[in-house]
Parts: sequence; C-alpha cells; structure tokens
Amino acid sequence: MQPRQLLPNLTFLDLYPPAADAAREVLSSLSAATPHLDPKYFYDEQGSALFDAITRTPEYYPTRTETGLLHEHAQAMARALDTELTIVEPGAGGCEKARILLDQWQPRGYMPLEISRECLLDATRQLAPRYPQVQFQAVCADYSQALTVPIDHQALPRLVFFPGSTIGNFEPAARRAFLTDLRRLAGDDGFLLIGADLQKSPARLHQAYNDSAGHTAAFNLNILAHLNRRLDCGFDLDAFEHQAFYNEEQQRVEMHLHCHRDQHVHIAGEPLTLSAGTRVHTENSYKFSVEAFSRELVTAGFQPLSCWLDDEALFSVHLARAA
Ligand code: AVI
Repeated sequence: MQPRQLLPNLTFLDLYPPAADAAREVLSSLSAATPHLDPKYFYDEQGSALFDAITRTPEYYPTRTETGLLHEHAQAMARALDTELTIVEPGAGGCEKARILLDQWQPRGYMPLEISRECLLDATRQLAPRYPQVQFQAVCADYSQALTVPIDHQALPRLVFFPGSTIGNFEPAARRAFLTDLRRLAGDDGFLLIGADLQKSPARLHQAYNDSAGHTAAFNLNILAHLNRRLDCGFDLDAFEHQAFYNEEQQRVEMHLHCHRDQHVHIAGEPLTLSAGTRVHTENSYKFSVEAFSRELVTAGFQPLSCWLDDEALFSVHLARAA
C-alpha cells in the first residue's frame, strides 16, 4: 500500500486492520476463561471523544500533569537532544501533546500512528499547514501489531514519543516486549520520551477512574458500543455496569464491565452467550515507581537521561537514548 499525498507536507498511509481480524480476536478474548477485551477497542471516534472528556475532568490528573511537565521542560529536553529529529508517536490520538513539541522544537518530521482514522485525519489536516517545515506522515494502524510500519524512508535520528502512561495499559510481559519494540523503532541513534503514571493513594486513583461526571463509565461502555457499530454484535449496553478499582497487590487500576443480564450476541458469525454475573475485564492501568520504570527502560536497551516529576509526584516523564 502506497501513502497518499493529502497536503504538500502531509502523507497518509492506511494500514487499518480488516474487520475480520478484529471479529476473530474479540470472539476469542470474550470466550476465554476470564472474558476480556483489548483496550485498543475503546478508541473509535466516539471513544476518542470520551477519552478526551475524561482528560478534562478534575479527577483525572495524568493528562494535565504530563502536559504541564512537557510545557515546562520542553526546552531542557531539546537541549538534551541537541539534534534535528523525526518524532514518531504510536497512538497519537488527536496529536495534542505532540503540538507542545512541534511548537518548542524544530523537528524534521512527525509520524503519528493512530488506530482511529477520523481522529488521525482531522488532527493532521489541521496541524500540517501550521508547521510547513515539518514533514507529516500519518499512519492509520493498530500499533500494537504494526510497530514496524514503513520507517525505512524516515529521516534519522528518530525520537519515539509515547506519552500518557499508555505503557501502563500493557501487561508486564507485553510491556517488556513493547519497550523493546520501541527501542527498535527508535534505532541505534534514537531517543524515547515516555510518560509513566506513578503510584499514589488508592483513594486518589479510585476517583480518577470513577469521575463524578460519568465520562469514564461511558468510555468503558463505549467499548461494547464500538463493537456493535463495527462488528454488529448486538450487545445491550443497559445490561452492563462500569467498575473500576485499584488492585494494590498488582499495583494497577482495573476496569471491568459487569453483566447483569444474559447476553446472546453474534461475533464473526458465531453465537456467544455472556451469562448474568460475568465480568468482562476491559483494562489494566499499571502505576510505577520512578526507579522500577527506569530499570524497565534499561532492560529494553535504553539509557535513561532525565526524568521530570510534578511537585506532587503524581506523574513522570522520562527521556532516554538508545544504549
Ligand atoms: C490511555 N490510558 C493511559 C488511560 C489510563 O489511564 O490508563 C485510559 C483510561 N482508562 C480510563 N481512564 C483513562
């Protein structure tokens, strides 16, 4: 597949996974002994808008804290990098955080990878004309499967930008593998700028994932609405309830959808029943210490350079180079 030229400095490459792959994956994860769904299914257009609403609630501190750290330290970061870079951002969403870097750095290129096509196209069509000196290469892809997107023609060096503590949504083994993939994506002269949410009081975490406006509940339920729209499954959303709590032993916030009534649905042409009382596990959000996360970076082949925290030590932003 060839990239399409959308604007003089914007190309678009569509690697969106075929619906048949998604249907088989969803069927298998919902039929498992512990029914679960991959959190990537949160993010259709509606899901991205709901996530956006979460980030603006008073309870959800990560986005605003990380954004503050990026604004405050972008110049120090640029000095530590001291080079003209191409920024590659897996899961870029609406590219909001990259704007801070685009404003304060002079990158050569920006390559956002995003599963939500509408979100990616809207964001890059708006951004590209504002930064005519930056080459935009938008890629619609499931980055958890396609981190080897065509980067051959990308200028070096690369800085991989992975903000938001999305790294916390990976299971430990998958996280190790993914950080190693990020190291490969960065290349031998490359860098990583990554956000990691920090351990804190369970009460604070509980609030952040149970906001009073109900946006997190709506976001959680939208995973089923998305599957209904995309795969015509036939879930009755009223039969499910949002649950989120901190699991201290695992050091993670867990999100589930509790099913109150038997659900008979169809996925990939197969019937599937979820009985009343079933809990569908939709997300884990691991919380880190700075030391433990830095060790994970080292294990993946990075050399930590700097780490920035806010005054309350709620969130951390780590800059590392390929070791
Ligand atoms: C995207 N990710 C880092 C968010 C988190 O906090 O784990 C997703 C989220 N889930 C509920 N609220 C926000």
